[in-house]
Amino acid sequence: MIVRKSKTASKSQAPSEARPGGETHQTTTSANQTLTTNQGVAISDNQNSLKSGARGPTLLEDFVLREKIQHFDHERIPERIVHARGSGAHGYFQPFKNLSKFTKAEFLQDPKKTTKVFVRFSTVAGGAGSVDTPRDVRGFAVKFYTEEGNFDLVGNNIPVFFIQDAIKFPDLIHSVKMEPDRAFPQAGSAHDTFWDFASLMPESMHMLMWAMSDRTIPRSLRHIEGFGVHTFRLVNAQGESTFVKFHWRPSLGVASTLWDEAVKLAGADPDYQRRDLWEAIDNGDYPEWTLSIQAFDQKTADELDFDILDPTKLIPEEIIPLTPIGRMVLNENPVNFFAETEQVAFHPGHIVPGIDFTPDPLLQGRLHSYLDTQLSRLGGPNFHEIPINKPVCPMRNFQRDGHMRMAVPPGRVAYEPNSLDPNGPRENPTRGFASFPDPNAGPKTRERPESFADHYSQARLFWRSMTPPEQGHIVSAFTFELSKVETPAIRTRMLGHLDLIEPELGKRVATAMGMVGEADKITPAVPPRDDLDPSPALSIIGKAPKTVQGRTVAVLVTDGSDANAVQKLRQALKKEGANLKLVAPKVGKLEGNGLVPDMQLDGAPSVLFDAVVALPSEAGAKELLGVAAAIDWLRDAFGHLKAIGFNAATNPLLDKAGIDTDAAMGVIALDGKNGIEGFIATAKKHKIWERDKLVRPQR
Ligand code: HDE
Repeated sequence: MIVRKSKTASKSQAPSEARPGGETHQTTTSANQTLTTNQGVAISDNQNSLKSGARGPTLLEDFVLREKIQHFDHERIPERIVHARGSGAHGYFQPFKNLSKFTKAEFLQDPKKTTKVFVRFSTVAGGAGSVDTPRDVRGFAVKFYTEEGNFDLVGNNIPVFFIQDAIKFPDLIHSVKMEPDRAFPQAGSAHDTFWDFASLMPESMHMLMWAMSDRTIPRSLRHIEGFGVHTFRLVNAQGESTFVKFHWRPSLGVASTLWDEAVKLAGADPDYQRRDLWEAIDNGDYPEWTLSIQAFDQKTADELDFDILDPTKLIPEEIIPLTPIGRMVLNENPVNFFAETEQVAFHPGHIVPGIDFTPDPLLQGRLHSYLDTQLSRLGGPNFHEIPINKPVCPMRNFQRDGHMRMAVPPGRVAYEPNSLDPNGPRENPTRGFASFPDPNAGPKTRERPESFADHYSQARLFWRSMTPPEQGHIVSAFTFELSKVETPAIRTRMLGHLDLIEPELGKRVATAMGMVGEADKITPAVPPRDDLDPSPALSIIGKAPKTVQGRTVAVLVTDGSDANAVQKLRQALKKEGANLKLVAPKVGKLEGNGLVPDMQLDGAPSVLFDAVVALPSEAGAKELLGVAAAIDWLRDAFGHLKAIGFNAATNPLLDKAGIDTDAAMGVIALDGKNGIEGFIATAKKHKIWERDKLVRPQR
């Protein structure tokens, strides 16, 4: 059992005996614990090394010093080659109903039964120390600790992928990572090597549309969807198989930042999303997702106009709707980042009876990679014994030894069949995992099936499914990224692909870049279809819930601000499930109102919040007129399309920031009639899209 000193422990970190990895040798609860070496020898002095005389040289004999420094020297392990930066949380999963119709997986049978999970969210391209808000895909990996073994659903927040075959993965990742001679740019795709590769890989076009959309600049990890990407199989007790695609839907809805916001967030708080997840769980605002499946049979698969084994294709929900099957709640922060979030080892091959793979060539390659990578990352084949990776059910086999073996298997017998250990583990044809007998064998060949050849139709489908602001953002993202590319031939090649995806898209990007008429002519293997119905479910804005739940509103206050007004707003927001943070020019108690600010203005730019309110006193507002951070606070909130509430004293500040007090544009007087209600109703929109045309070119 893990026990923390209660004074420093976070609220969410209540000791939990049942949590996976909840065993450590540092378990004593008594006060006055003695500091020891790793051998358990009590340490008398942790401040001074052993020296020959007080001013003399340090002695090699000092085993306490040497052990401590040696351990420190080796504290880092290689970071993940992809998805290096991540944030984790514990939680549970609970099915809505018995799913025996589809699967015999034990954890999907009983709606009363919960299964522990550990989730790790990540960015893909950046290193472990990079920022949280680059334009990047987010990893969404879930480990279910089921009683039949661990099941890992290792997905992303985008339902398709860049490539169709695992053999291209090292090329893709080498192209997007820092360029090898100069070691920049960090955590960004806006450079020549990425676009060189992408523009030579027509199969990446669909994913590129998602990557250039608002999906890759999410508001928080609590606001992302998750997807298993590949088609999997569920297999029931009768051996019948159903194809499935897995979908996670956040209960708070999907929300994104604007690009300018994401860029500024990187400077204002590099840990923005990690902190948000941690604080939400710590405050008891547990993030929640619904797990759904798109379930279909072989006949339906054959009728689709693409191949279900092609990971660059999605099945529109309008064709095969989502069936919700359960919910996941994240309710416990890790107690130790390294032991849990860093050492957790996900692997799509961690599967349980009742779930199975398909021959998707990307998935097949992954089945090798994830096991293999743990050898260098975690140092050997025994990583399954690290507490966070350990199954909660018994594991028994004849694998032995290796680096860092923790188990101490007794006896002479380490082989099977044997007659010397009749009670030892044996295979079990009834309970054991049996692969679905997929009849998909053919001649040995290296080729891409014809059915994978249409690379543009779903890219076009995505474009046509977006609302006008989302289309504008895609145009801006392509413009930004391709403008960073230095090699003109890469830009013109990419513009050629955009023309194919949708002539309007190509034209708008070319116009914004000042390169009209320069696009290459690209001849596709299969021309894009023109008859696909848009899929509204792909739009974020189109289906955004109107809510402030889980959002943070910042209130700018000064000495003499009206504490009553703050209190009223706080109560109204609380009722809606939103948080309020007080921002002031100083962090100590304010004069004249007893308010205690949460954050100091210089460290709390408005980019950190979902909506803002300025309630300075008149004298306070006068002082703020000379503080650039205060003017920027309002100007950025306006530019980032956030609801802005204000009192009469704020008027000169708004004037200086160039903001008209127009309620239709989401700038709401709080001291007016229904001011607070009006402000909250506006904040529920998340972004005031009507304002967009006032603050940036409509590309
Ligand atoms: Fe991964 N991927 N990947 N990937 N991936 C890794 O495994 C790989 C792919 C995903 O939080 C690595 O333990 C190959 C698709 C997530 O620990 C590595 C291919 C999807 C995470 C690896 C893919 C993912 C990883 C690096 C193409 C979405 C983070 C460290 C064939 C469905 C898991 C590690 C965590 C991590 C290989 C493509 C998701 C190297 C070879 C598609 C969320 O094994």
